[in-house]
Amino acid sequence: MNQKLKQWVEEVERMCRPEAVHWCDGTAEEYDRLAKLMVASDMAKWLDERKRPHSLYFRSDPSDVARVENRTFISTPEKDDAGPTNNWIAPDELKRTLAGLYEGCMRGRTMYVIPFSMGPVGSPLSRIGVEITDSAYVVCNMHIMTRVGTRVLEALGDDGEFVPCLHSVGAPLEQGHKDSSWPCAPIEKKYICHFPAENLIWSYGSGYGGNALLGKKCFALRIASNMARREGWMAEHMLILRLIAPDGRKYHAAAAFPSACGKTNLAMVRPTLPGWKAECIGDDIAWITPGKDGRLYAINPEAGFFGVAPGTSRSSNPMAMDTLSGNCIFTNTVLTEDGDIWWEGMDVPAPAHAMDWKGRPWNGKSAEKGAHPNARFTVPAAQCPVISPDWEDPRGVPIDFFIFGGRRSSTTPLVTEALDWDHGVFLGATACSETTAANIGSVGNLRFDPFAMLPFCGYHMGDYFSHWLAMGDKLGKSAPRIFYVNWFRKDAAGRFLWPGYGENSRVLIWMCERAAGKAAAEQTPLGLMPPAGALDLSGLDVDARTMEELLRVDTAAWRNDLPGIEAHLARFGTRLPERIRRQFESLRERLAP
Ligand code: O2Y
Ligand code: MN
Repeated sequence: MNQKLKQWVEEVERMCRPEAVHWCDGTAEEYDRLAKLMVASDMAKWLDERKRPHSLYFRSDPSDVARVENRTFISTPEKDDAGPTNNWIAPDELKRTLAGLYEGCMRGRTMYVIPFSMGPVGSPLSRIGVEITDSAYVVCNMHIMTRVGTRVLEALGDDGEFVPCLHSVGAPLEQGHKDSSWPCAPIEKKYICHFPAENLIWSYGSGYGGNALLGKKCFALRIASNMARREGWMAEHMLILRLIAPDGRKYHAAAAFPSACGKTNLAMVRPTLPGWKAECIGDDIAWITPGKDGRLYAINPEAGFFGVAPGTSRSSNPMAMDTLSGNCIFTNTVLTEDGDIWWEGMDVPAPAHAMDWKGRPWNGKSAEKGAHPNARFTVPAAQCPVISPDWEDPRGVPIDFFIFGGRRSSTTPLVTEALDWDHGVFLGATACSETTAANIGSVGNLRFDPFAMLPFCGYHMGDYFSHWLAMGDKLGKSAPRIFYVNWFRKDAAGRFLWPGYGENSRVLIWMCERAAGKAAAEQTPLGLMPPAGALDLSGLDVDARTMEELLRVDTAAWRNDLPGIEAHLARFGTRLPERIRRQFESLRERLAP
């Protein structure tokens, strides 16, 4: 037994005072036993075995439906080190507040100890965490999203390092009281806390998603971004995709998009050009390390997908729909009368008899949506029909190019290639997206989301830009190319110009051919772009004028954007790297009339 782990578990037990302690072994029997317990206590339902075998359905409390960015804290000793994009409370003060809340918070509940590995167990690129939680829902989700159990304890050994992740739903269960179907604490008592100096996570009050499955955003991004900076690697909010050319050559891309840009769809893209294939390696997070050959290698630290259900359909993402055939957990979707699930944008008629995500009778005719916009599926990645045979390769896959992107109805062209690494870092640093109904802010506002890491970078974002620049210096000529895409440009009538979905592969293929030194590009004020004819449009009903508009550099609109970009960069104060400021000045010069 790892002494540090034993000591920590005993300390937490003394503080939280659970009724029982259970060490998770990660077995299928454990999952099924907990599932049965939750079904028996009315927290969960089994879906119809013939329609969706071995799948569970949950409804959360209406106050606990998403990550809570305003209750998420990066608690560095110095406030400045958390930077302007994170909430900060001093570690001593935050720990005092949380210790008060944790005191006796697991009364009447079982405390589960979940040893988990982010990344294939034993890979040199993987890291171990241990989550302590009083939620059986969290245990079952962690079984799917990470590698859990005894084999992880074995890999940890007597003196291995682990990230302690403490979680409580914050709802002690008094004797004789019936448990709520989704215990949690009110919003002002929810705290999602990160202590990067100690690699420590404390989460209290929420049972949902990224607030509670602590391997995901808390560990694999916020804490791991700190570890990566210290140790010389990168923890990124990126999908990982393999493209295979007709001649068998493999290319690997890592891509970062803010929410509502179709990230999971792209991770499972079906190329439409004959002979090309794609395989999914990950849909959300990439851990990327320089290899001995000087190239970057990426692993997906997760073992499952925790995807947004609404909008997922046979037309938007057939591979995800096939992945969801069984062994899933659905949270906050519609529950149909015949024991299956449904959501808006599923592209099948709404059920005539169902219950909505709040448990009310629902028939598809009411004004209110049946599924919550952030309703989720949790499913093993291995079930994806296009998962790569190498998705668990402990060495990772070599990255040929990075892609950044955002949703913009105007201004940003379909694709641009960075002029060099520094310019690519500038593209990542100034990535922005229009907000949609499904994400925060009012609809259509432009939100800067550097590297899609705004809510996930666990330290000062200016220092994070510096880390990217330093990585480029280290990689030199082996540095991947960097591209920026916008699938969402619209015409004057508000119609999308680009068909998107599988057709996005045509743009990815141009990137592969750029990486292979085979495709042409022309210089523009924004960077390198495909000249007319460079994108393979065979069999696609997009005319030359539409393509011209998709690739048009609207210098006037860009000049208009410059003050916003400048103000965004100014937020990082003296920690904005001089090289990024120079990139901004160069852009301004290239756009000058
Ligand atoms: O709302 C939540 O708790 C989940 S957020 C999430 C889940 C899976 C993948 N990405 C995200 C995200 O917010 O980027
Ligand atoms: Mn994400």
